[in-house]
Amino acid sequence: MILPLRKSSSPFRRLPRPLTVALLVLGFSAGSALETKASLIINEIFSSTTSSSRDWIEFVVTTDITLGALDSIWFGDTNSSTSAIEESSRFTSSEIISNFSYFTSTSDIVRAGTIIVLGGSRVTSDFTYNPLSSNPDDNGSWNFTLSNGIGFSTSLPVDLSGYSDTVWISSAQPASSTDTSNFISAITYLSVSSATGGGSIGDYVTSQSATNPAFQTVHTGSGGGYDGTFVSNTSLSNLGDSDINFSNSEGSGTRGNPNGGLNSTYISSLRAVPEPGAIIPLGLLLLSALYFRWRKQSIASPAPESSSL
Ligand SMILES: [Ca+2]
Ligand SMILES: [Ca+2]
Ligand SMILES: [Ca+2]
Repeated sequence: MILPLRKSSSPFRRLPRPLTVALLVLGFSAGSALETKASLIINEIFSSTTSSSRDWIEFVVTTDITLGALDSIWFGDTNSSTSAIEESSRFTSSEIISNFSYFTSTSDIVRAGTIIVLGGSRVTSDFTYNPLSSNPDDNGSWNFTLSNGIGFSTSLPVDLSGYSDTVWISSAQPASSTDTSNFISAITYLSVSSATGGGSIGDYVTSQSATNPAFQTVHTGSGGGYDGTFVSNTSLSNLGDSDINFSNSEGSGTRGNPNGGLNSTYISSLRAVPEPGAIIPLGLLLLSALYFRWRKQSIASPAPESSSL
């Protein structure tokens, strides 16, 4: 005798339709909030020719990501001909958890609007971090600085040339000194008069910039936005939003803080989004409301008896 096969049932199969819809919506919201694909942009770079251990770079987190997801993010620079990767490091969440009171687990969230600074041994670390959507202007709560090899895999994130260089962020470890395939944001500055006058990595950044707003090349040509010398102890900063704009931006630097104007407005808008923790209670409230509505309707019109004895 062949037993009839039972049709496999979906976990949602027995749920009333409004509940199913609500669960799907809730799941989608939570999934978006915990997006693991990295989303960081380069927001500022600071060069000191007295010592590369004074150099620092600044990133803005553009979507919420887990601390653990940071571990897959690599960053660094190139040689001064922008033809090969020079420095290369990755985040190390275990060291971040050891040093921060805010982080206790790799599933903790690094909030969109966070500013992360990475520097050499002569840049002071800052492990204070307590981002709340109610305090978007409290930069000290929304930033942290990793330096001297704590929180990332080397002790020198970049060694910036006073003339030409590239700073990059990659969603995976570059497979070779010329591998740009996983770059997610990069800024190239060239002391030549053409955006295509760099090395292979500089040229890649230029070609990407045509379609990807997280990439830019500045140069000394007409409208190039760079005078050819990155004066020691100055910074180049993003004056734009997620569409980065480092043109004519050389200044004294705003380490760990938004860069003013449109950049500050953009970062404030990222920070004003409610905490991820608030999304779940909101979803539960919606579920309860739908459930009680369904109960009320069921009681008002009971289902017909399927059989009688
Ligand atoms: Ca801080
Ligand atoms: Ca370099
Ligand atoms: Ca800044």
